[in-house]
Amino acid sequence: MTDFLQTLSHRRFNPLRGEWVLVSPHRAQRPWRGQVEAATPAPLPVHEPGCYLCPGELRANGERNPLFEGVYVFDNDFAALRPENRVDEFNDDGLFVARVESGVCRVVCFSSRHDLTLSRMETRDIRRVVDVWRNAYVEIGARENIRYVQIFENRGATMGASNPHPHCQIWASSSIPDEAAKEDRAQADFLARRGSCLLCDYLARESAARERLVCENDAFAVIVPFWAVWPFETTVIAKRHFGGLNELANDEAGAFADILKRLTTRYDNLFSAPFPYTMGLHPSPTDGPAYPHWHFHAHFYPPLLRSATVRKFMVGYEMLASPQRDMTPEAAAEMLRTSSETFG
Ligand code: H2U
Ligand code: ZN
Repeated sequence: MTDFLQTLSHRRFNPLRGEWVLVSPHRAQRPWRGQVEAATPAPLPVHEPGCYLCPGELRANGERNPLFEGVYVFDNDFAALRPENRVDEFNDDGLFVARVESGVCRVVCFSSRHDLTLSRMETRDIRRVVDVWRNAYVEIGARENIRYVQIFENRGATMGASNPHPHCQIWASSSIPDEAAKEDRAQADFLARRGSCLLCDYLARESAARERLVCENDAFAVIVPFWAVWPFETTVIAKRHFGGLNELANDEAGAFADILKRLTTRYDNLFSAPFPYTMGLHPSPTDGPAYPHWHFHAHFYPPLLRSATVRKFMVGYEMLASPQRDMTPEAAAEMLRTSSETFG
């Protein structure tokens, strides 16, 4: 019944976002004469004078970073969301609609070391980052005007990271952003229709099949989702059902650090080069009500396609019709499973 998945063009449904992806397995071998990414970058220094994320260096607002060790958090000097202290909106005929948006933006340096990445950090140091995420979610999420706390990392110049110094961003907003809102609706509908959690059910099926499972520990599993759009997209899914980062138990925080290190190491080893990606956590919204249908997870969206120098673009058909992929998610999972969890 499912023999066409590896041979025929087909569409797969993403139940978490309610969207389709076009899969064209036969197309993986097409020739490429387009843009190539820079090959392996030169090694980075431990400290980079002039880096606005290094200890003791100047930031754009004229402040000097302290001589921090480990994790360092500061308010983004160019915050996209600010505490606007005003609630206002207009709606002119449903055609001209706008609303004041307030919020908070922070930058989190993972380490004082300029040359590290999550993959090259010690698991216990990644654990300190996870603790900062959890505390920020609780602290910022508790604010009256904050309905969602989005934590994300852009890694690599090709994904728009402004600086290789290991860091992530926290954007917390007075609205629930569209991606979280889509997942909220999909998970709530699933629970209402089926009486169970979408990601609990999905993970149970993937754990049994193991075809798209990359790696796991006691608390988390990494899956190339059946509906993956990016070639090596993965979802990190909590094994226990909970929604908010405030509910992440201490042993789960350690397990999350472990799985992040192992997954990012597999990525780096896949093409023997630092692997660019956008990754982000999807905890439940913080607007007050309980979210019994929400299942904590994280997404990795890496752009690389078949080597460290050829990337996937979301253009053309993707912008106008639907996302599309060539290599199947099953083939990508196999490649990630074969990739080592340690550096040689
Ligand atoms: P990205 O590399 O993901 O763009 O994150 C870097 C963030 O750091 C970016 O949002 C902020 C930028 O606004 N930044 C500061 O807050 N202070 C600075 O001195 C430079 C950059
Ligand atoms: Zn630096």
